[in-house]
Amino acid sequence: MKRETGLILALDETDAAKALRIADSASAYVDAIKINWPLVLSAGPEMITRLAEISDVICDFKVADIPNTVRLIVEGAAARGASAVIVHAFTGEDSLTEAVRAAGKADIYAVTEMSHPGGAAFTALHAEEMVRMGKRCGVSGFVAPATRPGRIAEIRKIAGDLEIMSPGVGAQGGSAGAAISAGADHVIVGRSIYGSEDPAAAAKAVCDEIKSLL
Ligand code: BMP
Repeated sequence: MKRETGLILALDETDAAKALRIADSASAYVDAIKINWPLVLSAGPEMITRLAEISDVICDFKVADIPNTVRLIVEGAAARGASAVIVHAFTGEDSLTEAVRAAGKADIYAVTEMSHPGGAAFTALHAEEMVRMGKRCGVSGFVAPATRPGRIAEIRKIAGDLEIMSPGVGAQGGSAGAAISAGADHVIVGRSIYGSEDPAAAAKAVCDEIKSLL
């Protein structure tokens, strides 16, 4: 994923017209737009293709399945214009390897430790192992929690020069500056941008915070 601003917009707005307006207005401040099930279910998968006209698109489908089903989902997302797909790593080496193969030129990012409190219960216990496995499988990078910057630092030690994108900034209590300082390449920000009165200004504020660290 290109790194110009360091910001990925999590566009979980379910009103399609509003989502497109927000994407347009914030596009100058984002390296990519992440689409997840809420917007796909309300607007249809065509939204992936429409957003891809505005920005690089990451399909955050958190794919967690057997290799054949992983292949079908990843191929479908890439065919609609996704530049990247997010998958779960806990499914194991065969599913992750198949995701990378099916993605072709698109990137695969693997979830390690999740950002919400429940993420500490199971995913955190295996995050390092999942990063080692993801490297073997050829993923482009990992998703790691901005809510626990110390964990980003631990994951960075193992990830080497692979990418790290971090959700949990703003609404979940994490800060962009802390995540980037701990070793994230990108922060993923949703509600505090798309739910703001002025999404472009909110996106710019995150970019300015990141820029001030460089
Ligand atoms: P918000 O900034 O509104 O909390 O949104 C965060 C986004 O990142 C959501 O789309 C969520 O599904 C996603 N995400 C997360 O919050 N934590 C994770 O560990 C992995 C995620 O993909």
